[in-house]
Amino acid sequence: MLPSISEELEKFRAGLERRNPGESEFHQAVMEVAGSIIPFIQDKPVYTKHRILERMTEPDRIIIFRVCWEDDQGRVRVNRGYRIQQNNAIGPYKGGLRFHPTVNLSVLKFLAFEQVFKNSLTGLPMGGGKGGSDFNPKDKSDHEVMRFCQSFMTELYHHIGPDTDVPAGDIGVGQREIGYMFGQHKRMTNEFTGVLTGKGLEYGGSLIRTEATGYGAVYFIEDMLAEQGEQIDGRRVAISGAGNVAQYAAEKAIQLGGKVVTLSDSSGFVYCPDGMEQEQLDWVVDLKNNRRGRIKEAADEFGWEFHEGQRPWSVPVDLALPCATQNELDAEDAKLLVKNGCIAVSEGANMPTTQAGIDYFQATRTLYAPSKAANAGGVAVSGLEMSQNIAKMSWEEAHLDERLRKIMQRIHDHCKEYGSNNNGHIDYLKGANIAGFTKVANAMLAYGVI
Ligand code: NDP
Ligand code: 2IT
Repeated sequence: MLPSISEELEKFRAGLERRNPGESEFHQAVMEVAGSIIPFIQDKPVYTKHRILERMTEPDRIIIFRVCWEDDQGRVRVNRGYRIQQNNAIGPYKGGLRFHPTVNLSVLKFLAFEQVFKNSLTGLPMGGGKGGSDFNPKDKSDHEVMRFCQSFMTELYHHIGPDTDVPAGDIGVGQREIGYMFGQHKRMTNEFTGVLTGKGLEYGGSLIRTEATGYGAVYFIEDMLAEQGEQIDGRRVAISGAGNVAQYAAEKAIQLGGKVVTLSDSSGFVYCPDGMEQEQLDWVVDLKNNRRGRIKEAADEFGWEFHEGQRPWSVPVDLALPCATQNELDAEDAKLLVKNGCIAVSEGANMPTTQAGIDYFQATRTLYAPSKAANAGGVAVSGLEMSQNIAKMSWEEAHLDERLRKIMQRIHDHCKEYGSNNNGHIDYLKGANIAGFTKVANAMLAYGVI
C-alpha cells in the first residue's frame, strides 16, 4: 500500500530537519512548498524516482566568507558574508543581498529556496540564489558602508558574473550599497557588465526596477480582486514596512484609489485613518531614503497616531500588504484582520505570514497571494535589467511598466490554473508552488543525475 500524504510529509520533514538542524526558517519555507508538491507528484513517479524535490532543497553550493573593514574610529570590524547558489537549472543564479543583523544561514537558505520558485514563475530564464551579511548599515556612516561594501565585493567577485550569478538588493541593500559594490566589481575586473541589478540609471540600471516589487504586489491584489468582480478603489489598505517595497506598494495603492492607512518600521506603526496623501508619502520616502529617520517622525509631522512596538494588523482594513520581513503576521494577526473585514492579502515581503497565519487565511477563504508570486515583480524587472545590459540598451518607462503588468497578470493566471479547487476557491499558494516547481523540475530531469 502507498504511504499516505501525511506520512510522506512527515518522512520528508524528518529528513530535512536531520540534514539542516536548527534552521527553522528554512524548514518553514521548504515544508510550505512540500505541502503542495508532495500531493502533486504522488501520481508522477518520474519526479519521485529522480528525487527532484529533495535535490531542490540542497543548494548547489554555499559560499561563506569573512568581511573585514575599518570603522570611522579606525577599529577593525569583522562580519560574515554569504552567497547561497541554490539552483541554476533554468538560468544564472539570481536573487538579492540582505544586510541585517538577523542574517544567518537559515534565513538566507529560506530566501534562496523561495527565490528558485519565484524566478521560475516570472517566466524569465533565472535560477535562484540569495546572499548577504550580518552587517547593519543602519547605524553606520556612508564611508563605513562604502568600506564594508568594497570589502564584501572583494571576496564575492570570485563567485559571481553576468552569466553565473547576478545579485541585487534586499533589506538593507538599496541603490547606495549596489553603487559601492558595482563600483568595486568594475574596478577589480576592469569590466562594465550587468553583474548586479538595481543599479542607478546612470550606470546600467533599469527604469521601474525601484518601483517594481511594490507595484507588482498591488497589481497582484488587483488581479485577485478582479477575479471576484472587486477593485481597489475606495478600499482601506494596511501596509507594513516603510522601505523600498512598502513605499511603492503604497504609491500604487494610492494611484488606484486605495486609502493607505498604515506604514511601519521596526519601532512601531503609524495610523492615518483617512488614508495618506501622495505628498505625505513622498515626505516619508525622503525621511527613510535620505534622512534615514524613524517612522514616528511622520506621525509627529502629520498628526497621525503612532503605536510603539506594534504591528499594523489590528486596524480595520479591506486589504493587507505585509512588506517588512519574515514572520511578521501570525495566526492572531490573521484572525484580527479577517474579523475586521480584510478580504485579501498580498505579500510584498518574503514569507511574512507564519504557517498558522496562512492556514487561517486558507480556512476562511481569504484571498491570499504568497510572496513567491506576489513580490515576483522586483526580480522580474531585474531580469529585464539584465536583458537591457546584454543588449546595451535602455527601454522606456511605459514599456517596462507594461511588461511588469503583463508578467504579474501571467503569474496570477498560472496560479489560478494550478490552484483552482472544485469548490471554486483559488488556492494561490498551491498554484504558485506547482507552477514554479514544474519548470525547474523538468529542466532538472533533462540534465540527468547532477
Ligand atoms: P528595506 O531595507 O528597504 O526596508 C525594510 C523595511 O522593513 C524597513 O521599514 C524596516 O524597518 C522593516 N524591517 C526590517 N526588518 C524588520 C524586523 N525584523 N522587524 C520589523 N520591521 C523590519 O527592504 P525592502 O523593502 O527591500 O524589503 C522588504 C521585504 O521585501 C523583505 O522581506 C525583502 O526580502 C522583500 N523583497 C524585496 C524586494 C526588493 O526588490 N527590494 C523584492 C522581493 C521581496 P527598520 O528600518 O526599522 O529596520
Ligand atoms: O526577494 C527578491 O526577490 C529580491 N530581493 C529581488 C531579487 C532580484 O534579483 O532582483
